[in-house]
Amino acid sequence: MKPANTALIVIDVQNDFCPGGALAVAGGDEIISRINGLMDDFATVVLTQDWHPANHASFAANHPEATPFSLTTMPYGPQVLWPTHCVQGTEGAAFHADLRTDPAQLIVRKGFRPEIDSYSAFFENDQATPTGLEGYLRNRGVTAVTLVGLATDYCVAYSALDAARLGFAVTVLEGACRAIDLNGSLAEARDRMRAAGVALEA
Ligand code: VGL
Ligand code: ZN
Repeated sequence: MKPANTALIVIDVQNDFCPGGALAVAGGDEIISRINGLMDDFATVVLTQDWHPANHASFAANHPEATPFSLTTMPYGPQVLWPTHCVQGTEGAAFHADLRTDPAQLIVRKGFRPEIDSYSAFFENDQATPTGLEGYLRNRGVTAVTLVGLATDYCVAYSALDAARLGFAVTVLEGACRAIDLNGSLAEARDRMRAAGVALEA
């Protein structure tokens, strides 16, 4: 059992990020059995769920002539335009059927504002609008977080960087994550996490 001040945060293990899904991450389903086992080691377990309205601004389909995986500029900065994924209430947005959800005390939904994307479990992509997770964790005496899930270079990395910036001790278990790796995004995310003091472990 990990110390009580350490929380496990499981990022976006949803059907659309697993093989066969709308934004499938290679090997996304391979991490599930390890994550299920880890849940027994942590007193606090949080799941996040990407949860977009159909008119979400991060979907290429909502931008005339844009193709999936192209880059655009939003008021808050650069934004990748994704295939339509994790639409609220759809099977694609559901957690993978093999993921244990019973041990989780909190499920954080993010990305539900049509005009702004939300990779991080802590803040929207404007880096300013909070999800409330910071307050939840602090209120429960959590000072360290272990992150696993999908995808290493987007939602896991953004969550890790925010957690480090907020002063949590952060570990990413890379073996329990899988990456999208778009134009070198994985190497860049690993560099940024290391520079921020995030412990990258196997
Ligand atoms: C994610 C792209 C778009 C993720 C979510 O979970 O990493 N990536 N939405
Ligand atoms: Zn998304």
